[in-house]
Amino acid sequence: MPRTIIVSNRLPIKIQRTEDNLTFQPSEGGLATGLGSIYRADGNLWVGWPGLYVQDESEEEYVRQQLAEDSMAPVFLTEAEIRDYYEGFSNGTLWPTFHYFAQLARYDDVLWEAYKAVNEKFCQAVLAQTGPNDTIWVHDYQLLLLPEMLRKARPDATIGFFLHIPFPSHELFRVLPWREELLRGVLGADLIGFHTFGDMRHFLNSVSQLLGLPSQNGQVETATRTVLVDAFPMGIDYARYAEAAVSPQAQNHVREYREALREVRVILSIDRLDYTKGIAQRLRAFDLLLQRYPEWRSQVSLLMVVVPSRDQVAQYASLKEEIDELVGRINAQYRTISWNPVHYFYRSFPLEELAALYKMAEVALVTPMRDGMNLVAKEFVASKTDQRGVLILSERAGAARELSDALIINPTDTGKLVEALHEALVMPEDEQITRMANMQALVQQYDIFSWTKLFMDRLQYAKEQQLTLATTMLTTKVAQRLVSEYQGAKRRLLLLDYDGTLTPFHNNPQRAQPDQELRLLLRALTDNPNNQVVIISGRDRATLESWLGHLPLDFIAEHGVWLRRAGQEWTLFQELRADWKRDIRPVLDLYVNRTTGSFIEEKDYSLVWHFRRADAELAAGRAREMMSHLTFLASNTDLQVLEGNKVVEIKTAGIHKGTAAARWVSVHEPDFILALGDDRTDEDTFRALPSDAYTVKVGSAPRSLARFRVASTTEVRNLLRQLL
Ligand code: GDG
Repeated sequence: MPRTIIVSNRLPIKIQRTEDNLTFQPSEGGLATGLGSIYRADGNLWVGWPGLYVQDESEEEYVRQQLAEDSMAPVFLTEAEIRDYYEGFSNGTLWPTFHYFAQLARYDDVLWEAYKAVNEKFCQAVLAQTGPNDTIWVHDYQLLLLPEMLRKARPDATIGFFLHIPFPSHELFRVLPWREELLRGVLGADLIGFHTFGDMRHFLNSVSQLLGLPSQNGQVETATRTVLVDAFPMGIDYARYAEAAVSPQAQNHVREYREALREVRVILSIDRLDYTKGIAQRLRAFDLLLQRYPEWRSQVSLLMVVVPSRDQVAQYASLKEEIDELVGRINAQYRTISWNPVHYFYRSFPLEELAALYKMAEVALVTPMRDGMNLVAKEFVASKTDQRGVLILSERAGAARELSDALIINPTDTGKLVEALHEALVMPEDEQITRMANMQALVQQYDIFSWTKLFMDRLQYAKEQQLTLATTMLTTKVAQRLVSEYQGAKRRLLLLDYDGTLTPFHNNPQRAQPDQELRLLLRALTDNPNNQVVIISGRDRATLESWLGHLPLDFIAEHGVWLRRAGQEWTLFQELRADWKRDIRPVLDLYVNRTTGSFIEEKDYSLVWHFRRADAELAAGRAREMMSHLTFLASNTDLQVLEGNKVVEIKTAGIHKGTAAARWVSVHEPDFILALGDDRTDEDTFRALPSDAYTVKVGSAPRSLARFRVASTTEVRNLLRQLL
């Protein structure tokens, strides 16, 4: 039975070494809860680092056995690996870059090598546990290369990937020296999830700009598969927080804290120590609140929990110093005998104490500089069972996309932040309740369980889509069958598209002349009297004739408008008009003026706007605009607008490569047909041919009417060579 394997850097377990033993304690993170139902189910597994350096093989074996009982499989890492792969590349290079702190990022090949090696180690560990048809869900930035590594070993596996941190804008991402490898690594998955639409858009943009892979509706066409990219805002275990807030333990803590704080109102701040969380800026804002609104002195305290994290890293140590200093200064300046402005805790709390803090606080101040989602904001909302309380939330946390009833602020705008704090403290109760109720409904509905289910369902869907729509690769076996049928046939028809099929694309279409190898190949094919070789192209007849007219080839030019049999004159498929060009040409000229690098190709009966040389993103937008513009102009005429590979073409409707190809088939009655083509106009050819024809799609988009697919022009030439 296929199994599901979860993979993340860290296993959801805390192992502690006591004097003579190891203790195992499950960790309570949201992810562990959400995925619990999956990895604990029959035969499923969670693979990751157990957070412990083992001393010898027998200890390793012991840990392995203990974890196996709780459906976990450890990947043991050495101290050097943790230093270079985890603290080095993951937290020293990727974390700052992905959070827009590129100035803090290190670019070091040694760390990159360690990152690759540890991803490979994870890969081996997963492979040891999985079969070819298992579902694997990889988590987060420490394992960006893993999906592709797994894909190579398990081409048919169902692989999902989720990024818990933001994906930066292309301008930032491209700074990384290993950017292409990282993107390709992630694209090994079938489904790639982000917290927000913005992250998803940034990723797709990088994929298009750096790898040249376009996408439509979040679907990226790679050479071998369609990869689905989507936003899945992560939720929390709502019920758990709502229940914890009213639990007797939490109530006791609230009473205890209240006694100590008396009437003082509480603003709560909870984070891991991290420069992305905006902790120092938050302290400065609180300082300014006390300056600007002295009436809050003695009335309000900031209760700040900072959970120790990564404090071996220099940047974190200096952030800690900065926070210590700011807290010291604010407290020294404003404290009274009976009032402490900032209650600062540099440690973590058990869940029931945390619940008490959420319950007691009137305001939660969640102001990261950049945050993938931020679960603290959602936990605060879930804990407010009486619906009183105000959330102040940074617009740069993923959670802000959903929690629009919070007071949304720009965390660098200290002035506005102070005003938001003041507003929160004076907000009428009925407004608090309305806002909180809205947020609760949302956080409750999209909780961690629905998140998990949504992702897993979508992953299955992505895989099914791939299987139903994918054209199978032209394997060696199919190629052998093709060659043998070809050899047994007497009247063979070969329909060969030119650009992107026989020869690669060139920025300047006039420079894509046939090279020596291609000319010899076509010559050899035409030398065989059983072969009818047809070049079926969208190009104008003059170009085709000047490049290949010396060979005994047939030609179908301008997508079926002009036809020429070897050695004869050009004829029109049927009588056509071209006077429409007079009206349409100025429209295309307008787009050329607005889109640097694009140009118009004028053929006898069609006009083509080429944008291969223009800025990809800009031109893609212009192309969409032009498509709808021209489609509007062409309505109620017999014109047709087509989008091809980096071109938009307008021409007479009803004539296309398919109509021309069908004419060749009916005239010659071939007993073997091979048709090769790479773009949408070739789909017309594939559609027009009998079902036993060998139709072969060239290039990345796996969706096609063709029966088979090859990756590039190189494979096309290899295939044709096998026919000689
Ligand atoms: C990454 C992304 C994304 C905090 N203090 C204590 C404690 N916590 C718990 C909170 C919350 C979790 O830690 C922190 O989660 P965040 O989402 O706020 O932040 P990151 O750790 O940076 O997580 C983030 C997340 O992944 C999920 O995708 O939202 O953007 O950076 O659950 O409650 N828990 C306990 N005691 C504490 O003192 N028990």
